[in-house]
Amino acid sequence: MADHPLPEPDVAREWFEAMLLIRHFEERAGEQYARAKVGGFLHLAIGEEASMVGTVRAMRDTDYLISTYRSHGQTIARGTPPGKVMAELFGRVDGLCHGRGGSMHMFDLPRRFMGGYGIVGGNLPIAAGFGLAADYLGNEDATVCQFGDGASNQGTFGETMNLAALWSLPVVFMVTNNRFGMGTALERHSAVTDLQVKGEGYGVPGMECDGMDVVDTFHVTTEALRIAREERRPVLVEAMTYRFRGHSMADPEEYRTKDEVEEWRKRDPIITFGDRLVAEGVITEDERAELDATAQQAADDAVAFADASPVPEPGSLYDDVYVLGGQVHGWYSVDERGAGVRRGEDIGGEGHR
Ligand SMILES: Cc1ncc(C[n+]2csc(CCOP(=O)(O)OP(=O)(O)O)c2C)c(N)n1
Repeated sequence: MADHPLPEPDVAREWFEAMLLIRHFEERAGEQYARAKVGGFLHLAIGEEASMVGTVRAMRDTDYLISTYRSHGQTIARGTPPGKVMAELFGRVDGLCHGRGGSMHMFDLPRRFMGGYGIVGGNLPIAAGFGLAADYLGNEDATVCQFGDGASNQGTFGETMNLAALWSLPVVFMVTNNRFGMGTALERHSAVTDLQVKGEGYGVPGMECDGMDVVDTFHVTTEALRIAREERRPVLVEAMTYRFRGHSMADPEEYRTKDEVEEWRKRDPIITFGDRLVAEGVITEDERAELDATAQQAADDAVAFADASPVPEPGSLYDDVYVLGGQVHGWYSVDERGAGVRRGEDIGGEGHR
């Protein structure tokens, strides 16, 4: 991996601020989960901040990003106010999705952040769809699709690589190799552990970046996006990283040793980047401490914002439900008779069976 120079000082500083904000946000989110403020699951990405910020900063505002259930960091990096992300975790009305999605389902259309996706590997075909749309419309929008090493074993991976290559779609697939799929180590879940080559048999060339280094991630993703946008073909980037915390908050972490985690923590992307900024005179040690305190305050403010936001009114349960009456063939339905849920009843209407 190349030794890239730092970007302009104000840019380098902004990347550092973004990484600090994500780290403190995640730590606060974990604390709030322990206090039962967060419903459902909570997957933290502590340790993966450089792979998120480096990638998002290589993107244009008009590019699409789609990720997984571990995506608070991408949401914040893309520009969503942290308070709205925290309020979403809390299930409050001021949450990014009005409290209806929770941790796994962040979605910010104006910022072209297309989620947050709970189904492992399910975001890959959707990303191909964004690529196909850009191709169809003949515009320059590229798509970045981030997913985990475990997801690279899903059937959707091969199916999507094939069509993306066949149809020359402008998509950068980024496999965030944090070395585990839940409690299963890479060597135990994938026959091919050099993940960047996994797309080659389908016609998708691979690249690798140091996901612990925001500068390297930025440069590799920039080149991958150039290829996608200008040469109109997909690329698979493998970002080498590590998650410092458990898979979710309910993970006893019996599948790895504390020594291994400590070894990776020596490469903490925030510490190493901060050290570099100080060593190269971009910030002083005092400024580093100030930036850290500012980010911590922003995470605290996010919690206060979420706390102050009301829970949704029960009567709003059916707001934003788009399937009505006779369109429904399924088990659940909501129809013109009112807000009551009809379970498997005959609701009438054209085409109902
Ligand atoms: C289709 C599907 N199968 C299984 C699960 C349960 N599950 C949730 S996360 C996960 C591990 C995925 O690991 P990886 O893709 O490496 O992502 P990471 O959690 O490391 O970010 C699994 C199996 C799921 N959500 N969806």
